[in-house]
Amino acid sequence: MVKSALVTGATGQDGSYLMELLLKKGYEVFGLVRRLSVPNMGNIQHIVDRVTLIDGDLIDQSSLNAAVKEADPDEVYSLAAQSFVATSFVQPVLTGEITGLGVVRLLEAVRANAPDARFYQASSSEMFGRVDREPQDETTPFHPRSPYGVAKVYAYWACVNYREAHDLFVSNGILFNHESERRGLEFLTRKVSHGVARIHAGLTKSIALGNLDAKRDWGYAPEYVDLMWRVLQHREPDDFVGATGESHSVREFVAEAFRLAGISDWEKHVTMDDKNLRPSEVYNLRGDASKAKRILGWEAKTRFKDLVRTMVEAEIRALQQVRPAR
Ligand code: NAP
Ligand code: G4F
Repeated sequence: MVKSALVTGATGQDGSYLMELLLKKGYEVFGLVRRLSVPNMGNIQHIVDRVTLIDGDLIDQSSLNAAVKEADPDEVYSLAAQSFVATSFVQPVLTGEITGLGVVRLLEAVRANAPDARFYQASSSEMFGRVDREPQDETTPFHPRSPYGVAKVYAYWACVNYREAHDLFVSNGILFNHESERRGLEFLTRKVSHGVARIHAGLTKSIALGNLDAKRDWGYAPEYVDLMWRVLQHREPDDFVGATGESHSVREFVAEAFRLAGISDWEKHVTMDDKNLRPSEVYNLRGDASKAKRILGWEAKTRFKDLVRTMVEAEIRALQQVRPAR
């Protein structure tokens, strides 16, 4: 029997890689997309003919009910979110509505229309926030530091509660940062790799950043969507951390990106702008994914320097395609 999956956040970084993976595995794939004045199909243009896109918005319960009915899914991947931490400080209510309550709306739609479906929630290492131990694993207490992190904690506990109260198959993947050339341009890794490529091409001279000392556990996104799938193939619902186990500072990422582009003295090309600082910062994240390795056989493969190389090379290539060398 062909399995079907409903993916929310279909146009985002993870949604696009996950739908590719599910197509490869022979699933019938449904992707939830919200109406925008100009459609945002860049990440999924190459697969748009092989998936069924359903209009819907996490703010709107009836559209989620209709989407679940239409897809009649075996698996639901709850990836849609207002996912940019910085924006959550200026749009805290919207972030709570989408990233927090939106997940409960989707859970309700599944409970009413597809109670046997397996449900994956895109939980985040931002929930750990101000950490009191290192590395962080499934037992580490949450101390979110942004409206985004707070909304993710709410959604996380809603998922645990639907598992316990309604006996639904609901699992959380608590994923640390994962990046790629499909990342939104405002996220640190993409902002830097894109900026470095533009400096390399002589299109601009500098990049304005914020806190260079923050540390993150950065992995490669296509590997993390494989973890999402594995989480739902496990015999019982459970929660799993996904991470590389290594942490690097923003400064290290910047230095490596400039080095790869052959630009020395990176400090001359980076300016500080207070607008890029956050009212409360998450200083240091490093994950321990040994539970996912032991139970699901999953392990992050791409290491830090390979990730930076992949992203910088992709940006340089993309610019060369737009402006071929003479
Ligand atoms: P992303 O690229 O920002 O994608 C977010 C997706 O959500 C987009 O498709 C967006 O649609 C959709 N969306 C936003 N608001 C919506 C609404 N009201 N109704 C319906 N759809 C809506 O995020 P990502 O990096 O792929 O991350 C996927 C999920 O994993 C998110 O929940 C994120 O918070 C979580 N997460 C990500 C990471 C990471 O490092 N990437 C780590 C941990 C957890 P538009 O295209 O229309 O904007
Ligand atoms: O790339 P970022 O914006 O990602 P952040 O805040 O870690 O959140 C991402 O990862 C989470 C998982 O831990 C996801 F849940 C979330 O949805 C998102 O995908 O910032 C990374 C770090 C921060 O410490 C930030 O303060 O980089 C620092 N930074 C320094 N200058 C900057 C900048 N971040 C951005 N976006 N832009 C800057 O100019």
